[in-house]
Amino acid sequence: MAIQIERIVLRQIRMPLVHFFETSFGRTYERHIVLVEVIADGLSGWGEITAGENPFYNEEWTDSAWLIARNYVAPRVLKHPFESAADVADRTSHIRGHRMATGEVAVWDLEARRNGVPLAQQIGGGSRAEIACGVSIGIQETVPDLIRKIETEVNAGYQRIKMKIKPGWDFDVIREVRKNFPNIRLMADANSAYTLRDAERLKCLDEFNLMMIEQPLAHDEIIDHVQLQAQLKTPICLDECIRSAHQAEQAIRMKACGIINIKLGRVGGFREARRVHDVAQAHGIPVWCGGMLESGIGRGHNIALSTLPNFVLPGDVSASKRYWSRDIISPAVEVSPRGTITVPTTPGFGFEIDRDFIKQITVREETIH
Ligand code: OSB
Ligand code: MG
Repeated sequence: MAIQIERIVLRQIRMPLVHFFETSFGRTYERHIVLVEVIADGLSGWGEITAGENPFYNEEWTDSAWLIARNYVAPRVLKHPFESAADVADRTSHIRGHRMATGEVAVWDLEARRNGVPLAQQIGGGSRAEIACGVSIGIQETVPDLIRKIETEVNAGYQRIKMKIKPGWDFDVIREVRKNFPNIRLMADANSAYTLRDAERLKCLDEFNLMMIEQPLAHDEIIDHVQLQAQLKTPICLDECIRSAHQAEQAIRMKACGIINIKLGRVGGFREARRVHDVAQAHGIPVWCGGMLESGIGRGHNIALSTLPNFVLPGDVSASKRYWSRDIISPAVEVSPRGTITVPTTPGFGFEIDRDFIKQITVREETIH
């Protein structure tokens, strides 16, 4: 039976982070998140648009996502009979960029609920009962602050530590971290803070036995990464550069990277995320699930994505309490002392939506028919 969306409710919520998060492109204290509820046959599917508050990670931000979703995506998705959620991406493929704003993931959640299956199974995953978790730790005020944070997360059981780097917060800081934690699985994420002119300096990172260095060079520059990877022993992991399976295949064939970070929003949802996953798998390139400081809804979708077979490295999918004093789902996402999250087995993405709390933190809402 076809899926025909009757109504879409867009809500923008405000959620203060328990601790600011700093990357090479700036500091975030509070998230402004657009939630997508798609309604058909008395059932709701939920999705989270993972755009940031400013167009600094990619070109999207909360306000652009709102307008794209409302003015360009909703009219194409409403009332159209879809065979399956996998067909939704075709209806919005004429929109250039703005892949986060499609909210395609909400339709997958709806389809899973309608079929009475967990989202992980609906997307073709679900073969593992738990996923491996790492953490992403932002740039701190001081090195001792960073060391304390890493210690907390290692003690909590997380299987891999990612630290954000930028010029001036890189080589010396990583050396201190390695001195304190010689054996942890460690990686660094530059969010495009360097250029090929920094190649000599980046080569020095090889001595720290990092699992990978994530997105060192420009957000849209695959060829420079090819040149850098040829000089580095440490594998490069691409994040910002990979927006489609086609780009993933080009990057892999050109040897721009040895690992890929897959983010649902960045590639436009589950259909494209699976394709990126499949291309990487076919070439023997491992992938892991990236994060965008998601609320519980995006986090739940990331858990489902991480059950696909080639997600063989710990992702940036961690406990709700690292971000929020109160999450918008229940129960909150929890991480075991072994650094794992149990994959839900109930229909849809597997957590209850806390509608009362969402109402309290909603700053704008619009229903589109
Ligand atoms: O590059 O992976 C990134 C957060 C916002 C924007 C970009 C990135 C990140 C993270 C945080 O690293 C991952 C998370 O804990 O959600
Ligand atoms: Mg990244």
